[in-house]
Amino acid sequence: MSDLGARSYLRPRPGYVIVACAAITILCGAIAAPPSLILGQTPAEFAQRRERLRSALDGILLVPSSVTTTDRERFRADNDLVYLTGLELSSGMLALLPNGAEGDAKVLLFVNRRWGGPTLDRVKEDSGLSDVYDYREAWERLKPIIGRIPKVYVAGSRADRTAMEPDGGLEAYVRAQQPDGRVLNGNPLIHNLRVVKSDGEIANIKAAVRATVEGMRRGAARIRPGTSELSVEGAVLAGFREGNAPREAFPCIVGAGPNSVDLHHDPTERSMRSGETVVVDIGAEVHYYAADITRTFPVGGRFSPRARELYNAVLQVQRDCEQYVKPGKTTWGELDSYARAQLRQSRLRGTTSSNDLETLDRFLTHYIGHYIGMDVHDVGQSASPIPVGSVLAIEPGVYIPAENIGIRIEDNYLVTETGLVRLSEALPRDADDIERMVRRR
Ligand SMILES: [Mn+2]
Repeated sequence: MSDLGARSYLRPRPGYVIVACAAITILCGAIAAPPSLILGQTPAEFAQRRERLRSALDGILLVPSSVTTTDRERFRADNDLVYLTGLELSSGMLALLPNGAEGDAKVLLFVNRRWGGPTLDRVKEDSGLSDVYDYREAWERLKPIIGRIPKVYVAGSRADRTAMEPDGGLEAYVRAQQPDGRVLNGNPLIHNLRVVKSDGEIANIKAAVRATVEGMRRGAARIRPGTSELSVEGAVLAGFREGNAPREAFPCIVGAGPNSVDLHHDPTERSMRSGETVVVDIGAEVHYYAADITRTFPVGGRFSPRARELYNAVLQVQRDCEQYVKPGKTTWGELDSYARAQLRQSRLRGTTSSNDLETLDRFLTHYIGHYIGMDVHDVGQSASPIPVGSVLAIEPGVYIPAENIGIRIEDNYLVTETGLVRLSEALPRDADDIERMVRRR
């Protein structure tokens, strides 16, 4: 493999989907062509995000990004910069200026062209932004602006900031323009916005869910005594690619028998045995958006009576959680406590390592769920109520090492005014249907 200088380059219009509407236009004559989509979203969605951020700003917001990858990884641009521009820029910086700064451009994009890539004109055309400059001009161009607006929010990871700072550091640079200038953390400004998804983002998550469902079906059909966890993962990944997912949102988890209690189990060559449960927790990524779905299957096609009673208890908790969430009111902490209370009420017991019997809540060893979006464990405050327009994963489970049995069921939901909509509804979850998925060849 050739070394592309840490693969830092602006990729030429990678995720652009031109909506095929020529036939409709010919038939209907007057209907205008819909806009080209950028990573599954309209250009207006990106512009709206920038405007919503800007309208609430009381300072300058800088979003620097410098993504480096190893030979082992496929290139992936920075979430926040993709979120605000639609560009898969490996190195650059967006500057958003507050209202009231007369005479200034309000949105400036600086592109690091050290490794080549498309021209600035091409970037302008692709992004719809008019003020696009070479990154080498960034700090010179920002100097008079920071002189007038000395409050500077900076987003991104510490590594991004450090890589993109002017000589001597950002704090010193800001104070050189204004003695009482301040540098503040800009991440919460963007991340609070990212919790509620736009139509295009929801379409992307739905596409990721479809690819994940296809992966799950193929993975399930591969499960039988003697098959390895790696073989099941291979079938899953083929389904992802079939669904146009270029990568996984997180490494596939496939764990059978004793490995089913290992929450983030990396697939191995171990052969599955009849009667074991196998936890398959997978998520495809499409247009930078994740899905995150788990099913637990019986090796051999029939749950043991013990596995089935535990499976049904976990499934009931998931169903209860779906009803419990009141959009705009319930917090994650409340949902987690509720799920544990439901497990505690079950008449079933699990065996501890010291051979005691305990209620099932004792065996749910992780949190009940999380937001999903550009990250599989997406941004958002767990203390705030779950808002309408957010997307969730709810994933109850029980893991009982003394019995070599782990069960997890995870689905993805869009939060609407009237309650949760299960986006992964196409994938069966009743025990009988799950058995049928394994027996299907
Ligand atoms: Mn999850």
